[in-house]
Amino acid sequence: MLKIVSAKVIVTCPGRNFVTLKIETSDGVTGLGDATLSGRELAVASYLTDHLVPCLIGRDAHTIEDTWQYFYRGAYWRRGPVTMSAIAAVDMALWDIKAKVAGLPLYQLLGGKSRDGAMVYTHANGNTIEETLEKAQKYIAEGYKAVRLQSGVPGLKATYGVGKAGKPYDPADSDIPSEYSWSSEKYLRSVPELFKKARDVLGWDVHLLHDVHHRLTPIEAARLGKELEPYRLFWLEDAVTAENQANFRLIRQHTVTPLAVGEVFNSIWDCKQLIEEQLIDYIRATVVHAGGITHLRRIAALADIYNVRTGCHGATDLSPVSMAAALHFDVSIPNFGIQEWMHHAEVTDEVFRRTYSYKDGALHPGEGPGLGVELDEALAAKYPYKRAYLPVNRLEDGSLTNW
Ligand code: EZ4
Ligand code: CO
Repeated sequence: MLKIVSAKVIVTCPGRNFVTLKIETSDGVTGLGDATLSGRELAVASYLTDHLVPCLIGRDAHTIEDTWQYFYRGAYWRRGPVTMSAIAAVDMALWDIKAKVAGLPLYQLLGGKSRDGAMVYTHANGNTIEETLEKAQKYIAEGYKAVRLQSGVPGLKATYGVGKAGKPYDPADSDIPSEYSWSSEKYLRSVPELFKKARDVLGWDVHLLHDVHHRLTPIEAARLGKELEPYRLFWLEDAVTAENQANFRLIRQHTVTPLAVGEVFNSIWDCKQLIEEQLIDYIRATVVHAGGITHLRRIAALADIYNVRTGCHGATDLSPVSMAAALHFDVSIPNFGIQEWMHHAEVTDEVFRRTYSYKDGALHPGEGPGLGVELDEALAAKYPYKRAYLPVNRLEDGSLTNW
């Protein structure tokens, strides 16, 4: 028995807000778990501090599965992003501890490596197509094998995925939600143009991705998928919302453009139908928002038998702890597809000292014991929490739509 003697929640804002759980055992071994839920950070911090931490003290740090079941079944109230992010943080921290005790990088405990590294895609954005493609060229020159393209939409002041002049893109940009305006008509006219020019300029040796960010109806998404077929996308992401998983049936009937969805999913139940009916090609559920390594492995195992591969969410609101956990998961599972990687701010990487590294289009989790991330608590304390919301989105007539 390796007793848990303390567990504390650290909220810090080095560049953006992060919530981290640190668990300590009687042997002095510590583990980290990410609990960041962008725009709702303190709800998860409270869920951990007020409800999970009191039950953690005295438990055996080695009983990962039992602890997962204890918090999932034991809550009675099942699922939801707050609950599942909190459980995920506990799960990640316990895997970190177990791997440190074993003296092995975490992927060794997950079955060892199935591949050398995790192919990543990064984001090329710009207000114009030219600007977007220039950025893509820069990334391709750095060895990236896959790039996500997002471009400004003529006639719309701002859109998802495109940063403010000179600043790295982070949508959680305001202490009261910013308001964006949206037109599917204008957007649908602009995207095929972006990918047509992209193939002309970038050629065919690079994987190209695009994120619709839940804004279309199923029939609009079907049309877009069809129009993008000549440009052979790696995937079209979040074409529609997926509360109704059957939405994807309609899209699937009309297009062979590969489909990805799931960054907002928090459990296997959010994607059971999507996977079993083979309505998607990539599942984007993440370690932090979908119940930790323990639960994400279950989702990946289900996906594997239906030829669905993984493509974990990896935006900057997932802390380096999550990114490390994702990489250990990515290199170990049989049905890995791709990993998203938006670079963290330098100051984030100073607070979270990480061992994962980039080389030739892939990330490598590192060979040290555990997850391979240490949190500099003294430095973290210098960056206090700052309320920051994700934006809301309105149609041009003022009605609220999906951001
Ligand atoms: O909007 O992580 O694919 N990546 C994304 C992200 C999400 C943010 C929300 O916090 O869609 O940019
Ligand atoms: Co997305």
